Amino acid sequence: MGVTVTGFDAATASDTDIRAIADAVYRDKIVLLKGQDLSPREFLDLGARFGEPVTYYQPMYRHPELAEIFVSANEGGYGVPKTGKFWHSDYQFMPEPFSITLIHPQVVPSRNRGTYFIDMGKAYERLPEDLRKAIVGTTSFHSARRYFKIRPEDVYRPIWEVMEDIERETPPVAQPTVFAHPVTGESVLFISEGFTYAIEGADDGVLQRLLHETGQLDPECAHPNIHLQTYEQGDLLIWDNRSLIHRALHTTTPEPTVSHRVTVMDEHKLYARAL
Ligand code: 7UC
Ligand code: FE
Repeated sequence: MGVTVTGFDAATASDTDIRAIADAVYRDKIVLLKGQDLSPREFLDLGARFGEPVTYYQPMYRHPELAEIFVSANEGGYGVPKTGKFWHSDYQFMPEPFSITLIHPQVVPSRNRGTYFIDMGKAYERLPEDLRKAIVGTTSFHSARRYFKIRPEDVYRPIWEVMEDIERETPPVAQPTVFAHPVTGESVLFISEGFTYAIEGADDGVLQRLLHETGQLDPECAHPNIHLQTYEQGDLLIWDNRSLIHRALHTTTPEPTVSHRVTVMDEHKLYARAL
């Protein structure tokens, strides 16, 4: 899945270059820029050429100097360890999920560090006919609750109060279960194991069947829909967050790992129309 770009220079890239990369993101879903070494500021500036950067709603994820940068890290004194270790689309639980995600790993462990991806447009096409029919016109509900991380300030707080915070700050969001992608027109199945908890209008068991059929319940991540993108120093990954769901692969060894993320809203709505 995706395309690899070598020789890209963020400092001199023209608007035409950026347009070509954005087109590739929508068409091929993942663009891997090789040989990048961008400071947080340069990384944010590059992201801003693909859309409006959005600062993550929870302060504990934010880079101390540049709040728009989300940090996944197990060292360095900031950021949050082992983020995104479950199938999801970024901000799927928010009213306005991100259009595009950019990841620039900073410290890459020697083994087992990468991201698994599923193209939910392709996965939708591969669904059995009866399952596709079962979800036409239905609405899915998404919530942050299942993978909400305990914040430093939550220590010694009653768990029920924390759960009330989650429901107040990030109430459930309804979206069409299948929608037409606003750029490519593809039909995209917009559900994930991490954030989707119900489908209104479909029979009991349909959500579980969808998760199973798309590959999201495979503990080995060996389902044919799943693509593993590994990282090496200098990689900068850009993906279509409408079409793809992803799941982080975190090293099990105590090696340091640090990754920077920028997420943006492009000029399009989440979807062109509900199916
Ligand atoms: O810590 C995490 O796994 C972060 C996750 C709950 N949200 C990432 C996002 O952008 O939706
Ligand atoms: Fe993520």
